[in-house]
Amino acid sequence: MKQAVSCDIFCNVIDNYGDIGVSWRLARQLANEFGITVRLWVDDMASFAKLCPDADASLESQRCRGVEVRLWGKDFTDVTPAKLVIDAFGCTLPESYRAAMAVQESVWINLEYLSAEDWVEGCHKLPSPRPPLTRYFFFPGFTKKTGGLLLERDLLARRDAFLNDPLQQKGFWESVGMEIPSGDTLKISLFAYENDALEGLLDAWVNGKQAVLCLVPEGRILPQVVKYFSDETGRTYARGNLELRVLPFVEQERYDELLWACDVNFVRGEDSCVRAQWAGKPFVWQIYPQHDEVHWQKLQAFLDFYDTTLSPEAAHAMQGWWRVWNGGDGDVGQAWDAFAAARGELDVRAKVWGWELSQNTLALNLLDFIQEIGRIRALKIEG
Ligand code: TRH
Repeated sequence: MKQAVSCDIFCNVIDNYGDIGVSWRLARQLANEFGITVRLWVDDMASFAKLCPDADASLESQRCRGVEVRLWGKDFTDVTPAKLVIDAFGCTLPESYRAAMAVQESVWINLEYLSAEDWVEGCHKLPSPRPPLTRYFFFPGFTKKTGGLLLERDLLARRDAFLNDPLQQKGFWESVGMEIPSGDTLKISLFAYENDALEGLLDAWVNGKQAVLCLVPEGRILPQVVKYFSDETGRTYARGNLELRVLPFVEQERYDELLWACDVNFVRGEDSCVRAQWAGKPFVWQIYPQHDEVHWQKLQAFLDFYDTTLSPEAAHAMQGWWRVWNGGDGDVGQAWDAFAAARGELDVRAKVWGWELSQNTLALNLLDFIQEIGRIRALKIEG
């Protein structure tokens, strides 16, 4: 395949870690799997350094994992644009840089947010004229008519190796200060925004029949956890049948291990939700809430896709619990119990779903599209 030689990815961090999470993942993949020279421009180095702790948040320019990471400051007059320019999630490129893109004849891609809604197929790859340039929409998604999802070439093999290797698993549990939990303990990772259903969920785990080990990476849900246990100092809590441990926020490449090691994963936003799908375990998605409530449509669109092959009971249990966890009506304890009872079927579904999605990967689709744009341009020039 003919490859773009250089690529600039621009990331404006709005809040949380999703924007930089996706941009950083794509940057690494283009650089390390496709040999592209990648510069990642980010306007918030501190957020980047959370995902990549060996980065120095005080530097304006540094190399990390084969990528040149640059602070997106104000002055762009001396920067020569790359041949491929990606603005993540519609961020606005500097004016002088855009003018220089025209000279370089850069290909300009707007990488959009992920959604399972059906309008996505119609908008994927659409050109948006910005004379003298054209900006193309590129939508991640769940069907062949979308850009697919970010998936590293070796991720599923690494996951399977981890799941089949007790030594690797032991290493993971030791890294969080534990021995391998017993087989009948339900292991759960909990990455979430603030959530009104948390108290009811913790009650259900405390009073439930099965032992639950819940691992909570540091973040927005933590104050509620601390309040529940009325203890601000602890990192490990135990009550009834629940043991809960607070974990440090780990570097992005290590977050997958947490998902692989657990039986059920609570995820949020966009990137962790995709990673949970690659983990092949039942998961619960707390969607990023939007002011106009459109996130409900997004959530339902995903559920409608995912549920197609589930029995009516399992589909009902999954939909019920996901809605409650996202602030919808319903009894928290009952909704959780129904979801947990459907776990056997959800487990099988998660594995098949991940395998199906893995046939449609974003980086490959993106590079194919760049070639397509090149052909369209050549035709226009010849015509
Ligand atoms: O942080 P988020 O809530 O990001 C959100 C969404 O992307 C949302 O769509 C967007 O509009 C908003 O940000 C601005 O959730 P997300 O997308 O899962 O990103 C979290 C990233 O953090 C992801 O790349 C995984 C990573 N991560 C770690 O690297 N280490 C950790 O310990 C954990 C828990 C997560």
